[in-house]
Amino acid sequence: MEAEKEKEKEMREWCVALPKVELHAHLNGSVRDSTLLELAKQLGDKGDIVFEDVKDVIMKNGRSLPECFRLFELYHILTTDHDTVTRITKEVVEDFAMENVVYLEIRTTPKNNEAKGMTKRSYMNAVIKGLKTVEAVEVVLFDSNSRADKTPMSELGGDTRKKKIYVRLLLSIDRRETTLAALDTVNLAMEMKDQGVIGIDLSGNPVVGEWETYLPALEHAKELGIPITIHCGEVANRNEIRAVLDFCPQRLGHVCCLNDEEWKKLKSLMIPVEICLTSNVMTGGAPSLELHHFADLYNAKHPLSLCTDDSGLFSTSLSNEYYLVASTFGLSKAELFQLAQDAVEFVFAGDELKRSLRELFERVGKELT
Ligand code: 6MZ
Repeated sequence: MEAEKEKEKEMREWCVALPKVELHAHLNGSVRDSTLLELAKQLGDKGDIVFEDVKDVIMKNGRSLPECFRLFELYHILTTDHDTVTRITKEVVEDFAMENVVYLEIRTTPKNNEAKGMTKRSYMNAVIKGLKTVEAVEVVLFDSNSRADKTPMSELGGDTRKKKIYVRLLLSIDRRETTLAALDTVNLAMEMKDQGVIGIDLSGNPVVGEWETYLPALEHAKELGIPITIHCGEVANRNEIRAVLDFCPQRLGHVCCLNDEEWKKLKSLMIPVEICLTSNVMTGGAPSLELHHFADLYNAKHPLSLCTDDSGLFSTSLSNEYYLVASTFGLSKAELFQLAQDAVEFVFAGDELKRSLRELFERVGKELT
């Protein structure tokens, strides 16, 4: 028993030490519980909400798919003002960096909120301010930051010196949005491409909205050459799954409820998949960890990368997702390392950054495997 515990501890520590690439993390789903509680307390004191009512909700009760989207309504009440957006961005980046995520694509939905004087643009400015105010770790936000890019990679994962993390942003289109609002988001992504914004995501409650509503915006992004990732098959919406596969975005999130024909098509298209184990099991997209479609895709050598989705909401971390793959599917350290390294090929950032990441993995690999 003791030996088992020791083995688990050693493996968990190894998964933390492993350099990791995170490609599917929603900003508001990755907020620390302690921050949410503090914000709820403040709003409670002001009389805007009843703290006691939301406390238990934040401290994890239900996490079904409908429950998640009710929670996001609450999270957005707590976080949607400029200063708070800046704060949560800073904290989320620090949290990922502290567990040796070396490249992070954060996705977030730019929000208009008249009552707070917030536009999609000002929301994103607050996010970028958050990235710039990180002090605990070194954030590399621009490709042109060549001085920082040449920082010896040995600083990554070091205990005493500052850790370094490359951060890029994806703008999410929420399925509740209109065609025009979705187009605004794509145009904003284009405007902000020199500020770390490198892609578009389609997300939101999968039982809300129609594919045809977002299609013009996604087509527009495609024409502009902006990489796109789409949440696909969180529920069994056959027509939409088919349409998404036909659209052939650069990456797909989740891919839970595909039928045989759709699996075949996905595999022939070789679209990289962002795998979110804990999220899928909690929301019912996968029946259990053991029966998660990770195993089938992995065995088929389909391109994939492990991701957290909403580390705050689901009480997980990217290190934990790697640990779960080891403990559930029996992957060795060398195989886990390869999985982490392969994710570099699916980042939306450009070739120069990819080269830096490849070098990093090559060097660290000698120490870790
Ligand atoms: C679909 C999800 C999601 O954008 O406000 N989001 N969309 N499926 C999921 N799986 C559980 N998890 C998060 O972050 C929160 C938003 O991300 C999307 C939802 O639109 C949610 O409101 P931001 O930073």
